[in-house]
Amino acid sequence: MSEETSSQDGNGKVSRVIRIGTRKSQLARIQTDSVADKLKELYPDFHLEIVAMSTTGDMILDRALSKIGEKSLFTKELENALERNEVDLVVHSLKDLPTSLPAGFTIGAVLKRENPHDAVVLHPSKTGKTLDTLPEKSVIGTSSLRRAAQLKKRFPHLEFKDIRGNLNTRLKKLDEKDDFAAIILAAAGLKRMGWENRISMILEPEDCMYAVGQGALAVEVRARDADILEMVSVLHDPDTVLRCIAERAFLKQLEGGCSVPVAVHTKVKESQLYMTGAVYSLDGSQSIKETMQTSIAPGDEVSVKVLLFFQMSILRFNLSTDVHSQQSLERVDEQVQRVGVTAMKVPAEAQDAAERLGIKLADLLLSKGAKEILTVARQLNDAR
Ligand code: DPM
Repeated sequence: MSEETSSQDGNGKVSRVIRIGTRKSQLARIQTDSVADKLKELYPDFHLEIVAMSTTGDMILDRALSKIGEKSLFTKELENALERNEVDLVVHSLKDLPTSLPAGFTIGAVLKRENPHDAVVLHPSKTGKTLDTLPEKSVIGTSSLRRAAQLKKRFPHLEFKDIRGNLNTRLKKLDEKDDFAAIILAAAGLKRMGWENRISMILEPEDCMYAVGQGALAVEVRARDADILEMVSVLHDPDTVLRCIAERAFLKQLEGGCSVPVAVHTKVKESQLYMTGAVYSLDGSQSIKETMQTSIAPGDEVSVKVLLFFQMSILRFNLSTDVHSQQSLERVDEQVQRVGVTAMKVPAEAQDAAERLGIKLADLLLSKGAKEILTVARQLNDAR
């Protein structure tokens, strides 16, 4: 809870103050406002305050993300504010959150995923073209190794160059200069900014699979703040959580971060979770791609349930013996987190199945040489 936890309105009515941290970019503000609106609807008695701050990632605009090297580029300052109780929750794009969060933090909600695919935005002079019909050596702007690797392979007549900055800056760089024939951006970000009309095509999985967590918003909180965790947990979208747990487990098992060409595609249909995952060399000439599925139907995994019941019993026992309660609570935080996500209201066995799917798929890719491809990609990227 924030230090100052209540305020009085004009009628002397006391209401709880919840502070929400956000980056200052327009996209971050829009994303934060959308979560704040949902919370306002669910908890009309709470007084929500939005606290905007700059992060390292916002300040370094001249280098590609994959070259800056520091993890949690966009999240560190916000986590510091959470830790100091200056804010109670922080809204992020899930794909910008590392698969292991620093101790003491957790993702308390993953909201319903927006379109996770990438989109092509054309220079105004190229209206009517597609990636296929753009002239030889046309320059496409993206600093995503994942996008460049996949598209280089599929559209060998095109060239790819880094472009940095927030969405506003990128669109400006595209429109006001002649450096780029087109840029590639996440459809979700464009949609949230109200720029859907700039999308000339959505990239299908055959052309370009998306990044882990792309299109989903995440709410990060203090792992031990039970009240806030409970409060935000109603924002979880179960299908999105399960897909994103599988995707994050996949990335974690591959030891990948935002600086490796790793892509995924997931789907939930009739209690089955389907997942395709791939790794690429930087030029896309080498790739390994596989698909697996698992059941996420409730009640499939009896053994897991029994184990959980056992853990819960221990928990109750520990809670009733005051001395160790703090310690046991910490352990509980770790037990219920999967790849940084706490989703109390989503069946534990489904979450476990999703996590196992991601790990198994990564192991399959690793057995086929994914490690070598990623190691070389990392070395080449560092040497660029
Ligand atoms: C990460 C990547 C990019 C962002 C790498 C990737 C794109 C970088 C670039 C991890 N974070 O996707 O392979 O294009 O140079 C980012 C965007 C969003 C969240 C913008 C975008 C909005 C979409 C969302 C930057 N982070 O990808 O066009 O909420 O998922």
